[in-house]
Amino acid sequence: MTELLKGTARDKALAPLVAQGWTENSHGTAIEKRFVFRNFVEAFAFMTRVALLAEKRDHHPDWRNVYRTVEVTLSTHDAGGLTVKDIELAQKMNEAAAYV
Ligand code: HBI
Repeated sequence: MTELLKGTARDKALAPLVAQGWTENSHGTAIEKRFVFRNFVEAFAFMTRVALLAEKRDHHPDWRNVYRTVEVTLSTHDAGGLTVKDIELAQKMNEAAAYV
C-alpha cells in the first residue's frame, strides 16, 4: 500500500499544486480543484484524457462535471489520505487541462 505523505515531504509535494489552484480539504485528507473550460465538450475532453491516465495508474479521481466545470477531489482511499499517487495525478490533470 502507498504510504501517506507527511511533514515536510507533504508540504514540498503540495506547494506547486497549491500554486496551480489546488486546495486541501478541511480534514487534510484530500486535495481539490475546480476546473472551468470554455464549454461542455472541452470539459469532457479533459475528463476523457484524465480517465485514460487514471486507468493506466490504477488511481482515479472523485469528480463531478456540470456543463463546463469539473470539480475534482483526489485522495488515496487505501491509505485514508494523501499519497504520492494523488500528487502525481494532480500534476497530470493540470497538464491535461492545458491541452484543451
Ligand atoms: N483511486 N483515488 C484512488 N484511491 C485508491 O485508493 C484507489 C483508486 N483507484 C483504484 C484503487 N485504489 C485500487 O487499487 C483498489 O484499491 C480499489
